[in-house]
Amino acid sequence: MKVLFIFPPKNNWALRNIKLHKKIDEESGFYPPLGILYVASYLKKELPSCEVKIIDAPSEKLDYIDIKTQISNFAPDVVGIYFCTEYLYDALQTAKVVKQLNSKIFTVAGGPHVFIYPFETIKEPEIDFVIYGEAEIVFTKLIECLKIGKFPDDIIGVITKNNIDKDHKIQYVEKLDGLTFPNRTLLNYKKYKSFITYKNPITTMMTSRGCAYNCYYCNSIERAKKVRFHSPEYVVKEIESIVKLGIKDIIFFDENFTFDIDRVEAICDLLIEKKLNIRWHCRSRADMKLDKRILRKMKEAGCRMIQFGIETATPHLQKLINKHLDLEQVKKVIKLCKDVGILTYGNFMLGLPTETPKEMLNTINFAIKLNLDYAPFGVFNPLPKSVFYEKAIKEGIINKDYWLEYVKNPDKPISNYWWPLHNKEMLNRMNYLAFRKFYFRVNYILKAIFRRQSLTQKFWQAKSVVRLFLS
Ligand code: B12
Ligand code: SF4
Repeated sequence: MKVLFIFPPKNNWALRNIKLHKKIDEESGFYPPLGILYVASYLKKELPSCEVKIIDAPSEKLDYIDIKTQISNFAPDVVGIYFCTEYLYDALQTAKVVKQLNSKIFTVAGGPHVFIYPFETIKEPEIDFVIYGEAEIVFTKLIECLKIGKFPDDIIGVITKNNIDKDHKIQYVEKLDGLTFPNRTLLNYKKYKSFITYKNPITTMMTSRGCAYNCYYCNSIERAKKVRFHSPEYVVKEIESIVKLGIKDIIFFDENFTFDIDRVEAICDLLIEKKLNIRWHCRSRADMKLDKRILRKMKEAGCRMIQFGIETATPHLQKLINKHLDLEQVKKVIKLCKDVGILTYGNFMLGLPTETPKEMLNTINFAIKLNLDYAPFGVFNPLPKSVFYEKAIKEGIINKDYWLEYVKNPDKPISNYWWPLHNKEMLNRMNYLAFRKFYFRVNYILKAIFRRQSLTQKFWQAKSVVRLFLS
């Protein structure tokens, strides 16, 4: 059995006209398609006779003609496609290419989009099966079933055109250590890079899955409900396998790496003991138990940067988004990171519901005062199935379910993606102002010049910032 996985090109964004965001995405590097790697590696381990191949179109800069040629050459029996809502058009386009080449190839949809729109996805004519949830085990069962020529209507987690009316539930992997390490050699693994790390190549890891919070702007809530962890021993073994590939810079993409501080400490102890000499980045909430002692240990174990979702400097908006960060605590933790020599990165949103221009300026100034190393500002857009979006539809603030319309007809991009009570021009100006005020400061530029980072990275960053600014 030949199984091909495709991470589609990123050519047609649902919100096609926020140019700055697209540009940032393009300028900031390429990350391995980790979800696909997990599924492909587990399949290979459980069914070694399967021939497995992955096409990562964005990092290889492939268009549909290249993809078509590669599918023809490999001649797969099954093609698994990564579906992300904002690039739904490209995922469906990829499925169309497969079916045009050979309608007998089975197409399987997986990824974050099908967590929130599983039934809309299976209704697409070029999709045969949807894997509803985390796919390692379920996808492997599907392939076992297809291998013996059976139809998979009875596999829990597989939605087909025949079993659409059953009571389907999202599938989660309960014991993460039962999975296998993502086999990075299935990809051109030295190609992956990020412009915020010390050096390239980089790779990414998930040491836990899920999130215990419920921010009203987030649509990971369904997918993220259950928090599960890899053991420290598993994490460090995976890191050892990465080091063997010659990669020293790792980004942990866990929603909240520091959720369990004892586990973080155990991981750090092992990394220090084994002298792996890596540099890693992680994401954390600012109100975790991060004191000087643990931050020092994280630094000693190779932690180079922590990314915090701060979002807004307005206390009542912290409540409104259901994040409830204490801004004094934010200041304290950022200062502690600086004291021990860990770089800081803060995510911010502009244009939250009810937010005034004055409050937006206040957030921009707060980020500057925190003296963060990086501070991307995004214009808030109500994500499909997020609490804000659903509530706004119910209350008539958003007058039609434009995400659902888009999902049913992704040829037509979304135009009114910001909070409807705000003015688009004002939001764009604020976003531009935020970037200019934050990055074009003498202090910031000097700090960036003297930051410990390879020279190649520094040139790349400088070039990107100029290009972004000009665009
Ligand atoms: C890292 C990351 C990125 C990176 C790297 C993306 C990449 N190459 O994978 C960067 C920064 C480039 C990025 C960009 C974007 N991202 Co992003 N990203 C993430 C993040 C934080 C982690 C992804 C990850 O590796 N997860 C770990 C793996 C194990 O989980 P997974 O991918 O879901 O995979 C499991 C299942 O989904 C499934 N599966 C996945 N792929 C496939 C394929 C097949 C065939 C099958 C059967 C199953 C399957 O099985 C996997 C294992 O169980 C997630 C949040 C999250 N926690 O997942 C957001 C997330 C995926 N991103 C999101 C978004 C919106 C974007 C952008 C559109 C942002 C933007 N405005 O430009 C772009 C689009 C890029 C794209 N085409 O996907 C959304 C997707 C929402 C949605 N409903 O589609 C998420 C969920 C965050 C959120 N809630 O907003 N992202
Ligand atoms: S935004 Fe992050 S912390 Fe908040 S619910 Fe979503 S994943 Fe969790």
